[in-house]
Amino acid sequence: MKLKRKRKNKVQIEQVFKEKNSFFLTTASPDGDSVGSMQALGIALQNHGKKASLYFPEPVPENLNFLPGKNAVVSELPAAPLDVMVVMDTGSSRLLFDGDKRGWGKIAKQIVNIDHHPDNDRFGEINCVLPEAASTGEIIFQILTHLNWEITPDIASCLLTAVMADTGIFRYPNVTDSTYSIASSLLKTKIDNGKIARQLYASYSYPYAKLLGRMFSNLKKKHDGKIAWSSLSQEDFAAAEAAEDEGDKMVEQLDILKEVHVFALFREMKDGIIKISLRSRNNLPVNRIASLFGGGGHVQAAGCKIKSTLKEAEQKVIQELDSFFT
Ligand SMILES: [Mn+2]
Repeated sequence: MKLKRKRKNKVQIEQVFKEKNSFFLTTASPDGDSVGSMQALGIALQNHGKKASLYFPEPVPENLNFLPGKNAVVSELPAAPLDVMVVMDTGSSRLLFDGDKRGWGKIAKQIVNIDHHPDNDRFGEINCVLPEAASTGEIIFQILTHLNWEITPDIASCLLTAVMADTGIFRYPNVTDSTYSIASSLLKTKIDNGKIARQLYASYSYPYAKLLGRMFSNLKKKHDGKIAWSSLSQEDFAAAEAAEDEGDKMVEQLDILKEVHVFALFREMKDGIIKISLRSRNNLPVNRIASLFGGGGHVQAAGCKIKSTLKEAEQKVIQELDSFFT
């Protein structure tokens, strides 16, 4: 039954893409997967004579600026409602436009939700939520292929970026045979996969590298290193001359530790909020811990925010992570 419904939703979305003319694409947080997926769909819609505006609520990370299709990025909401708003790679409507859904009708007449977060709350009128997909990019690939819309080299670059970003270049356990077969199809367009990998994982700025050094020197561990965590205070950001968003994905760098099962990064923001990123190996559900603090995410990658001091936030969250090992 479930499978049937999912297929039906995909077919409905394909119909919307074919029939409607103006699209507003957005996401809660711009990263390799969301930006790659949005750019890919944007280009595909434009290639079929449709209007697509891309709206990012936060600045797109600099290393993603190489992606093609930048021209349709808008910084303001449309004056009159477009046909469709496509929200991508976003688990909940709470994460969009300050959680206020009332204005959505002014943006578009219809809401489509395409995502792979398992805790997605199905906020769209049509929802295509496939937790088995390693990235939203995979779902976009499936939809475009099923529509018989050509995957041009530009679209393929965007989608491979999405796939590589959310799989840590095919390293994470979310990778399936379908991830590889999609990557294989994308590579047939003769795109530069080495360049994409370098853009994603070897394009450190000087402040990022300095901040990374601070993260590793603040490293702590518990339970023989099964839990490892670090923190970045406002002082650390200042010393590294790094902007706060330099720390956005930095937690993933802790994935090089030998014994680690669960790892976390606590970041002190200027507004007194502590942002906490949680990651796990061995399918330990860190999204369960994140949800205790009003956050959410995937089994192996989740996040939450706490208004407190760094020390307090560390205490509270590590105490919950303890439950995996006691
Ligand atoms: Mn994603």
